[in-house]
Amino acid sequence: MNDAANRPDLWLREVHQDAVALGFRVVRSVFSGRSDHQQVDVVETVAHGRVLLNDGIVMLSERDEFVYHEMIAHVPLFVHPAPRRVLIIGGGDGGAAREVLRHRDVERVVMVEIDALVIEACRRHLPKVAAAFDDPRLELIIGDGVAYAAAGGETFDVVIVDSSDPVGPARPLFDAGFYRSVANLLADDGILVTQAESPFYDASLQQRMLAHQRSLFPRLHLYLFPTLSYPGGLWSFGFASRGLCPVADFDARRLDAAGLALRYYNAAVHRAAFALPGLVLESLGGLLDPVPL
Ligand code: SPD
Repeated sequence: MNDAANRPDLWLREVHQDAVALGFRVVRSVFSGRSDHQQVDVVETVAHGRVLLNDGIVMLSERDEFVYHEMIAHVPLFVHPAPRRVLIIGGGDGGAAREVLRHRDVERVVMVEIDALVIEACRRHLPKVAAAFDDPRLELIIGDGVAYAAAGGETFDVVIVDSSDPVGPARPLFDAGFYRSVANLLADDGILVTQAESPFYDASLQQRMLAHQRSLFPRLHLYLFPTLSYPGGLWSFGFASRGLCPVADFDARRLDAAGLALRYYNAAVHRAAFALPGLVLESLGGLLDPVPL
């Protein structure tokens, strides 16, 4: 990416499905590098602060990353009755780990990220996102999440799959074999949360990934949140468990007692995120369990 300091007309344009585009006016390129896996860029934008891109696809913007990372972490951690061991697959920017590690009772977080360059770029150029890498409870493994899960060995209370889109290095993170391996890593009351793309643009992908999860987990849900940074403006996470219900088993008192200063997630947002609009029920209703709302 060229230095755009003197080019006030420079725009970053993410083209989605060759049909729509999301644009950010760019101030300058902050970092640009290529790893064995992908192109990694950080750019300064006029309205969204710094934006991280993998292969030209927006991964996060400083303006709204807290919404995504609060929702991917706190939803499962305030449903599981005593989350101590958490596995994050992907999430190399560090945002999901930052939120997980705000839970004082979490004793151990293992993060398996395939691309060391993403971590390096975020540590240097997005330090508020990559704020928790030095926490002694975090073990960072640079490696393939699919191979890590298949190898087994350790059991986790919560597994978070903070992946990019199912192209390039993240493609196998949407496959049945990967979910089978992850199911084997989960404790009996474990919870799996997975990045599940856009309900507007990716319905058939959601059907496929959730059908794989449906065959492995007695309970399966989808929850929603807004995004300023991904096409469509509405995004989702899958929630799978062997019995815990994301609404009935949600511990709002523990959230209250934790006293976390959060900017998006709260008890009402937690419950409301599981209320699904007609278009989602139409496409995924047959795969998902109902929640008491
Ligand atoms: N379309 C891009 C979806 C990317 C989702 N994951 C972003 C990682 C943030 N930690």
